[in-house]
Amino acid sequence: MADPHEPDKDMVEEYLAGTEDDHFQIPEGHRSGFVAVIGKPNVGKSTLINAILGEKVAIATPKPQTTRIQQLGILTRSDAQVIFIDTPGIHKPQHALGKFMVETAVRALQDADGILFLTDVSHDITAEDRNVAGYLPEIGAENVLIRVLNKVDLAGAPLEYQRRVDEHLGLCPFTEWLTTIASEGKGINDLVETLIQHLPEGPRYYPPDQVSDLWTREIAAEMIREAALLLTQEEVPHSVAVAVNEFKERPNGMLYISAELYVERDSQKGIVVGKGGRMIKQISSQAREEIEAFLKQRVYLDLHVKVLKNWRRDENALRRLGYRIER
Ligand SMILES: Nc1nc2c(ncn2[C@@H]2O[C@H](COP(=O)(O)OP(=O)(O)OP(=O)(O)O)[C@@H](O)[C@H]2O)c(=O)[nH]1
Ligand SMILES: [Mg+2]
Repeated sequence: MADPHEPDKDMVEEYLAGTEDDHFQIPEGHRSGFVAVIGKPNVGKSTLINAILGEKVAIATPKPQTTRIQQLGILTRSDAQVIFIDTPGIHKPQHALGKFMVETAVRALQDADGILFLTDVSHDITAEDRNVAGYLPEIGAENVLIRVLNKVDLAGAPLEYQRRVDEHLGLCPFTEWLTTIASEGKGINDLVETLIQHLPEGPRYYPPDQVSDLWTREIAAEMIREAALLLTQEEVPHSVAVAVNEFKERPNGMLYISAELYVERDSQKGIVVGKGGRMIKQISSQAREEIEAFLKQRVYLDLHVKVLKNWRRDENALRRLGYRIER
């Protein structure tokens, strides 16, 4: 009788034959690397990553401090794989969540082969930009730091623009600099080509069809949070956290998602639910459209609003909500 622990020879051969074209094989001269995308809040980091991938994997809104966790955006080409690390905007934290966000961004810098440091060239540099520059490691010959001056579409008159470019480039030493309009996908090809030229030869770290390291249910949670960020005002959007409880395909092919929106106070709950439940319905329908477009599947979204008092200041609550805070 065949030993059940002995590998089946045919299966092993089939497997090895099957790996010829897959991500374990490194084409000659293939380049790769992890590239941290950093900058103060709202400069367009997540928008830039979505533009590079040609697909929306990271949420982006006009409100600062949209991104809270590290998220990979993986670009695979025949000659290169670039793993972009989207990071929360580096700012002066006001609570435990903010501290976690800044630590997350700074940690990404330490693990990266390259850095894209974004600033918003439609404004003069600020103390926040200088604060970000203060976290940058010394760049050696083996590291690449590309200064990306984003939002050129809003940059203003030529003289003013030139003065600003000089001011922005004075922030720190860099390998290369470029301008982009991330929201319109402009400057993206040049940026990617320039970046890849500076990356070392290396393997494919991820399968070619993988664009993010988040599970689809985590991306769905982010899209719900994005809708809440877009539709509510002032402190409310920043007080929202989303936890997905159920994520199940029904026999009719419809994806059933049930999620909780946590807010910090009863008054915020009132706002997020809205008169006659109007606001939560709006959040739900906007989020559902985004999730359906991303998953290319029909979705039933069931949202509930709960209060978790001052969760942004409470490390245990943050952990319960899925933020991986070290003890
Ligand atoms: N006009 C213009 N708007 C842009 C450009 N790039 C991004 N934006 C807008 O800027 C806002 C912020 O973009 P995000 O991608 O969320 O910025 P972020 O740096 O990821 O922000 P945080 O996650 O909060 O740190 C969004 O409304 C974008 O649409 C650009 O080149 N031009
Ligand atoms: Mg972001």
